[in-house]
Amino acid sequence: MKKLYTFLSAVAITAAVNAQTNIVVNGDMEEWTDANTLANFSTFTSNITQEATIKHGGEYSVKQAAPTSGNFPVQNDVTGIIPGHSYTISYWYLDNTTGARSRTWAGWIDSDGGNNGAPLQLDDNADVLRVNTPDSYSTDNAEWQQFTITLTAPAAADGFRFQVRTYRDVDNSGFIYYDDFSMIDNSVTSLVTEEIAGLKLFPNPLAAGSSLNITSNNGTDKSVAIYDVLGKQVFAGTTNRGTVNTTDLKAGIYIVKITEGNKTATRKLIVQ
Ligand SMILES: [Ca+2]
Ligand SMILES: [Ca+2]
Repeated sequence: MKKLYTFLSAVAITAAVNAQTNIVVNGDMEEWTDANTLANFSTFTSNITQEATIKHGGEYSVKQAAPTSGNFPVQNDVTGIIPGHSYTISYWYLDNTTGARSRTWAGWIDSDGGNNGAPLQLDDNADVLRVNTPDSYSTDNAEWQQFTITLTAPAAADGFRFQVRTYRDVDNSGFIYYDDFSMIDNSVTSLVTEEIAGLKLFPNPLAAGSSLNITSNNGTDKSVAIYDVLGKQVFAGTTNRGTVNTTDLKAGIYIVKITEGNKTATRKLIVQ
C-alpha cells in the first residue's frame, strides 16, 4: 500500500511540473548532435549551424543561412497533443539583415491521417500558422522578436509540426537566428493552479458504502468526478448540501476532481 501512495504522490508532482513544461523536445536548442545537427529536430531542418554568441537564451541558438531560392526550414514535430486543450505556441527569432527573412509555417498534425498512414497536416488555423502573403515575412530589426499565439488543438490533432522557414530577402547574403521554441498546455496549468478556497473532503479515509462530504468557503454545489488509479472515471455527479453519494465505491484509492464555477481541484481519496 505504501508503494501505491508513493506512486500517487509522483503522479501529483508530475501534474504540477507539467503545468510549466515546454513540450517541444530540445525547444531551447541547447542539445546538438554535431555543429550542424540539432537533436530531436526533423531531418528537414537544413543549412543550420550552432550559434554560441547571438542567442536568446541558454548557451546556443540556431543560425540558418538564406537560400538562393525557395526556403530552408527548421522543424520539430511535437507529439502528445490533446484535442480541445489550449496551447500557447511561441518562438524567438532575429532578422537583423536585408540578406534573409523568415516566417512561421506550422500546423496541427494527424499522425496517421494521410495516405497509407502518413502524417496529415490539418487545415485548422492555417490562416494564422501558414500565412502565404507578401507581408507575412519578418522585417529587419536589431532586436530579437517573439512570435506567440494561443490556439485550441482541433479534434483530429495528435501532433503539431513546429516549423519556421528562412528565405532570401533583398538578397541571400544573411542569416536568421532562432531560439526557444515553446508549446505550453494551458489546460493542464488551469487544472493545477485554480484552487478552490477552503476546500475540504471528508471523511478520508472513507468507509465503503458511505457518502462523502465536500465543502468549501463558497458553499455552492460542486461538480464531482472520481477516477480510479488507472484513470477510469467511476463516478460523476454534483454535491447536494455538501454531500455526494459515493456508496457504490469499492475499497481502494481514488482521485477526486472537484469543479466549483471556473475553478478545479483534485484530491486523493481512500475508501476502506
Ligand atoms: Ca537556446
Ligand atoms: Ca530581413
